[in-house]
Amino acid sequence: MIKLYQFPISHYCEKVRWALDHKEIKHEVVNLLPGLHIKQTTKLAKHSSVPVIVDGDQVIQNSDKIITYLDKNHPQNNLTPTDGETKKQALEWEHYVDTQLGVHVRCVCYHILLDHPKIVIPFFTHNGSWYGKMLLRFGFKKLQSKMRYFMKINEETAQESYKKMEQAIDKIYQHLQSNSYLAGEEFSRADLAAAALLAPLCQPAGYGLNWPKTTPKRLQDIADEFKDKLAWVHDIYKKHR
Ligand SMILES: N[C@@H](CCC(=O)N[C@@H](CS)C(=O)NCC(=O)O)C(=O)O
Repeated sequence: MIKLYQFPISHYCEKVRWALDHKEIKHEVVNLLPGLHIKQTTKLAKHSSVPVIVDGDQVIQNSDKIITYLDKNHPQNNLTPTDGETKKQALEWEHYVDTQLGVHVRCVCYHILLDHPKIVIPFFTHNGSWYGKMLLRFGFKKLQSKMRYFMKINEETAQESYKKMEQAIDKIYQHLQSNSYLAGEEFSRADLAAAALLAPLCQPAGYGLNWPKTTPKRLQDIADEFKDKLAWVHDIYKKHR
């Protein structure tokens, strides 16, 4: 059975969770604790990041490569369009949101959430190891400063990321004014990627986390600001997740 190594909070991991569910592929999820994950992921693959899947003797890292692998080897409910031009558009959109949106949503959200351990610790430890909560109760400050340092999360980068995130949200919104989907006439990996990477801002049902009852005001204000332009994320989640 396929094993998915992941963080429950990670929106890149959500891409893969969604792809596996959409394709109705039985799989086992292994939730890793940020920080400690490196030992396990670098043993499996080239880089430290999640998601990583293991399918027999195949190990695949990076959400886009994983979706390509799944479509090739488990072809039911394909997410990659078969028509050449539509496929090209889907892959271009996915690459665009992976590189120009996901990283910025993450920076904006973490910059705010890392100052709210009561919210973020349950995200990090959701369905994880028994010792995760205990470790983070005492080691959260250390993890927080490591994440800020290694992922370059600070006020300046968050403001820069906010602008880039806004550009990407606008670009997608403009496209969806005259199209139902990002590539062609059907749901594809492009829509899945864009919606999953925006999910932390929209908190749709189906993501697999218990979203907090109250969101920090600064993050809630950002979510409210983009609410209308992101209504499509909820629609896509309702229809396809
Ligand atoms: N391009 C990668 C991005 C994955 C990524 O950034 N993963 C983050 C979690 S959201 C991560 O694992 N960070 C910790 C690390 O790189 O060690 C993908 O699509 O899978």
